[in-house]
Amino acid sequence: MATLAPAPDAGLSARAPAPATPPSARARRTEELERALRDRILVLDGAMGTMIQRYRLDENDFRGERFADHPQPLEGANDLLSLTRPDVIREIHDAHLEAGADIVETNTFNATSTSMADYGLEAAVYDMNLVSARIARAAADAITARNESRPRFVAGVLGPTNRTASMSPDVNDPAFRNVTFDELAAAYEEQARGLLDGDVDMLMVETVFDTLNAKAALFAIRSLLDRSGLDVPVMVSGTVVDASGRTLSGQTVEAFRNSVRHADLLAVGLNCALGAAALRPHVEELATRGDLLVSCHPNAGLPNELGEYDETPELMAAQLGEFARAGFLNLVGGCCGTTPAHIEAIAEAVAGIAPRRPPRIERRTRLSGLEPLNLGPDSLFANIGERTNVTGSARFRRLIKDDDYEAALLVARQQVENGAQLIDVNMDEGLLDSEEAMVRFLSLIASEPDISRVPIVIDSSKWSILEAGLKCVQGKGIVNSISLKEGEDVFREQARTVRRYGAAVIVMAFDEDGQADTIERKVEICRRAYRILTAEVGFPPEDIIFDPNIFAVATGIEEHDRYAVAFIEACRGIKRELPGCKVSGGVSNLSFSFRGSDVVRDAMHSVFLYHAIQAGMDMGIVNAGALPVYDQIPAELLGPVEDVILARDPGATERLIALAAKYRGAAERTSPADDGWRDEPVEQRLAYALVKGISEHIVADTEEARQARE
Ligand code: THG
Repeated sequence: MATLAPAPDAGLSARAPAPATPPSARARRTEELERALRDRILVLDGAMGTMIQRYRLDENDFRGERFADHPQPLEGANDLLSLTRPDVIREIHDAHLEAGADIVETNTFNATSTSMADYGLEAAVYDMNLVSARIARAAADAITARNESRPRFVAGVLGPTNRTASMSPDVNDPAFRNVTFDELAAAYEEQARGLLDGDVDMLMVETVFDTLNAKAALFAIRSLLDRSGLDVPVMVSGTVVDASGRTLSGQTVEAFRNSVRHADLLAVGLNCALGAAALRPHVEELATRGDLLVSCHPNAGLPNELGEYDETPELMAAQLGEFARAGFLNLVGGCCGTTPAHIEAIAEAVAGIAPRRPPRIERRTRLSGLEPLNLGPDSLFANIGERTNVTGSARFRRLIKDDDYEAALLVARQQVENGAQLIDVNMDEGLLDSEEAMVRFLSLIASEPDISRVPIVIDSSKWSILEAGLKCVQGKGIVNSISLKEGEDVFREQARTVRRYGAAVIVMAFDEDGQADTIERKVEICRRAYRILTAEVGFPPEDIIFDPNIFAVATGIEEHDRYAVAFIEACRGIKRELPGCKVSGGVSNLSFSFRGSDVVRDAMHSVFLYHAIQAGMDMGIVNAGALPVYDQIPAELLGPVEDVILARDPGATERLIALAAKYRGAAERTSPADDGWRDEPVEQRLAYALVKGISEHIVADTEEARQARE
């Protein structure tokens, strides 16, 4: 292996390079690892911390010579022991290997500059990783040398750090973060570089309690591997913090898996947490519904009052043996509180039991917020809420400009309550710092579980804003949008980057010659984009969402009359020709020429969707809750609207304009718009506001209720 050159921005002094491992040796070990995983359940080692405690080390052990004059206390910086007491770390690895572990984990759980800042040890982080990897490597190689038919492996461990990118540490400031995606990615990249230079066989992002941290780690790892031309297996292991199976940052296990699926993983699993028994349903979920290898390395139960773990080797082995017999496992081991005795018992319990064979699963667009949203060929149409858009809603724009983010959040919440399964967020406004507004709003959404349960569609015409947004979502969202308008090179590069952040993407039917308005050009551009994305970039078809442009019809310009038909027919063509992809569009664009006639506009949208969905449209940006049911559109409106949408005759526009005059102002929206609840009597408004935690109108409403009582 060529040593990975330090990144110029990593702020590291040049270190002695690791001894080069020939690429062939690395490739051979990867092959051996993959073969072993097909043959049997591989056993991971047990806890490092529990074992270190047994040595009763003191401050001087932690300091060694190198850190004798370090200005801060260092006791407890376990990862530092790789540099100052390598003998202890080696002994612990040896003990786990002797007990039957196939894979030893490096002593690097906290070896990031983020975590080591607590000890002022940022400058030693690369070395900790490099040396930890070498110690584990030497231990694994020594035992492999005794029995070449059973090779042992080294997993380079990347822990969660002591900060969370998607949660605020300050209850009074939910938009605040004490670490950014970029900071985490830089820290993880430095860590991964040390681990790879030290010659680990795989990288393991573990104890994930905030998926955005894990996404930063995966982003860094993939960037590093791509740059160095290495292909090292990567696995991710999350941790759930309560019996409902949510991560600390609130995701369900399936939402978590959807969020990390992009990373081309060897395995995904669960560790730490509440002990094996409590993990069972969640491991089962991963095993029965996932197509990756599954790992599980639980704690020895929950810590008792003294912080000790009580589950015996026999108990844990019985539980994990049952997981293995149930067909859940490919990798198994122990986390906090487990010892070589636990590993020995677990290894015995799973010996001879066949490893799980991952099933093939259906190709679906697997998105997530805190909860999963899986869209398959048989799924119903998905509504994307359009109201959180400064260009699409005068009210939302005013709220953002007035800095009233609390009321702006309410707009998002109401979209979800009104049935939006995703929400589109757009801050493109000349007079705003759009990037700052996007980051702030998405950070606030992340603190609102009623909103952030749905995936986010990050909408901007500016790449820098899209990228800023991508760094704020822990779920698997959608980038809206990229296109071929600036040519193939920019398109490829942006698509690669979107993928690395783990999002799906909306691709507009827009190329170097402009936006496509005919059926042929729409399909042709999508065909070209599809080929580049699937054949060159490696984008999975199910994560590609084409938008063949919904333009306004009935504008009075004759060429516009067939815009709806062109979209609908393009939909049909795209879905027929380009397997696996999805089609979306901005539905309210269609009716711009009927501004002020909401009843007519909403009817146009429903009629349009009625036809477009039959032609294969999968999702759309809509005013969630405002779409009337097709069958309930009054007949006098339905006919003329159908005529306009389907461009049935040249007089259709005139007839609808005449009809719209009749409806204008006469009727309100038939369905709830942004704040339909405001039309209710005051008591009901107060009850609603209390239940939903909406403070916007509370003072005025309370006053109104008070006066009504007098
Ligand atoms: N494709 C993709 N993304 C898009 C669009 C698209 N994003 C933006 C837009 N088009 C979709 N969103 C909207 C949001 C609102 C309106 C139209 C499209 C809309 N707003 C009212 C109007 O302008 O009359 C505003 C009324 C008000 O101020 O409340 O119609 O096509 N990929």
